[in-house]
Amino acid sequence: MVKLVLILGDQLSLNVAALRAADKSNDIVVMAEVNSEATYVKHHPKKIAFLFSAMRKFVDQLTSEGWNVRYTKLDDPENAGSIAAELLRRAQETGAQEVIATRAGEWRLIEAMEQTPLTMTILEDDRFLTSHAEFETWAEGRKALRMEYFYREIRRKTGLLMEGDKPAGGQWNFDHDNRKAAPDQISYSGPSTFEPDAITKDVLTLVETQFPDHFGSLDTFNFATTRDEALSALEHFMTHALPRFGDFQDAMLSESKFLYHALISPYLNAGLLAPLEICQAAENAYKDGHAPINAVEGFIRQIIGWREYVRGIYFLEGPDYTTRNALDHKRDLPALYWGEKTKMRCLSKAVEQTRDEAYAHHIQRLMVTGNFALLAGIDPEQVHEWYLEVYIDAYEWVEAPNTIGMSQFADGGIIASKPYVSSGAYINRMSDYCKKCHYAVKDKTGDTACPFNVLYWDFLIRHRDRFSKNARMGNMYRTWERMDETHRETVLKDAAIFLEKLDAGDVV
Ligand code: FAD
Ligand code: DLZ
Ligand code: SF4
Repeated sequence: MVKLVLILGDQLSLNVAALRAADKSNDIVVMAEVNSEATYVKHHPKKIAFLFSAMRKFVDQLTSEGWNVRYTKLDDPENAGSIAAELLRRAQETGAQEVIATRAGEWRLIEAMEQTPLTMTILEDDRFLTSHAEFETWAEGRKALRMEYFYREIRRKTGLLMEGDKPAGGQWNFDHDNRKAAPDQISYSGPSTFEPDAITKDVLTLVETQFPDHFGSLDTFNFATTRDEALSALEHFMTHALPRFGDFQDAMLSESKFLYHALISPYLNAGLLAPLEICQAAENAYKDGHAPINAVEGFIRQIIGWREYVRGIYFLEGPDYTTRNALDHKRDLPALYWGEKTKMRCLSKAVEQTRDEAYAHHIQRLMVTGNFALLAGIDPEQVHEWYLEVYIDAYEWVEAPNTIGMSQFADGGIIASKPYVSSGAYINRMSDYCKKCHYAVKDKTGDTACPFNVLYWDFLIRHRDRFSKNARMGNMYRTWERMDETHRETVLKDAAIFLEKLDAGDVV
């Protein structure tokens, strides 16, 4: 009996579990561009275009490998509009009753698939280094689920950067070498770019007409859309950027959107690249003497550590994770996140880049847009939806733990041992944003004071009961206590005035 084999837009790997389990000579692969996936949040147009183009090209690859594929384009008049409805339509068309699928990366879609009247065989997505069961075993009985310890286990398990049972270079983590301030100039011309071909051009026209109200620009679309292109982008990064990746990992420059970052997350998350092959390439660069240990270890940790760890947390914590709000933050997301004018140059630059590229690097996400949202007390669910909408690499399994957990502390400290908050001083040290800002980063109070400076203390004081007992935050509270009382009052008053203006929709 013929079976349907469901391949989702972020499952574009020939070795994905559903394909491995299917019978090429008998079964039918189903793929569909559907409105429900493109609009459950209003994804950045570049993200939709990237996935539709990569999906269409993956169909060509499957077909040339001998698979029988039924592909539905978004504007196909028979398009049933959702993954579940498309499966039903294809089942009726082919007489199939059974579907083989690989588990989706989001509870919403997992639940939708479980509810179809078809017989579903849902396989574990094993394109990761850690299964859910392994993560659960690791997490069981631990008081704190810190990434660092998880990461060391994966290092041992994969043998990456291991010399016998010891970490290469004598340390597990070289982060202290990876916090250099922004350099004046970047010697890297940026990630590889790929001219849109006929398929991508068709998709760009489709996306432009179908999703005119989604935030983000479609101009200069130059992402890789096939595995071969993604491999070439990876090689370009390894050759030209990896050696300096570590040094300037946390730096931010107004005129250099990518610094030495890889820009591989869209390809990795969609299945065009695999985590282990990326890490092995980086490890080889270290062994060949091409890249130093701080760069290679830092890079590999992001992939086998953070990426695997956040996925583990997402599935461990369950479907309600995205609604957590441990700090009871209720403010609406300000319009400046959608490109409305702001005088804060760091935010204006990060949002502008996000609109244009569907990309911002980790520190821009964490310490600019995330930091401001946390300090200003924005509702974390709205912050989560924003990150899911605006980035090309955003899928809930990876985005939500980064936003709800790492960035907004809304999970109460499962991921972060203390909130990632800072005053303007950190942003000034790590970037060139402040030099031309309307606000003065050195001013602590008054109309010209950097808003991060007053909001930082306001946040700490608002949450004093929770954080003053945190061993890593005691110093900050002691610094506050040492300040002159009048100064403290002015700081809190200025923060309140700023937040009032923000709520009123004034340009701040
Ligand atoms: P590089 O800096 O070159 O790092 C290499 C790779 O490491 C990345 O491609 C990515 O696969 C992995 N990586 C690095 N940091 C993380 C991390 N914290 N979690 C998971 N993987 C990581 N990453 C996503 O892939 N999708 C998201 O939706 C996403 N949302 C985020 C939201 C917030 C609030 C924050 C703070 C971070 C988020 N990240 C997300 C993590 C990180 O910002 C991106 O992975 C990274 O910016 C991708 O760019 P890159 O490929 O140039 O990364
Ligand atoms: C993100 C996305 C978009 C925009 N469109 C589609 C689509 O039309 N068809 C599809 O199969 N997948 C799409 N995706 C990816 C899914 O949203 C993704 O599989 C889930 O969010 C789980 O990670
Ligand atoms: Fe951002 Fe403050 Fe620097 Fe302006 S002064 S760029 S608001 S950190």
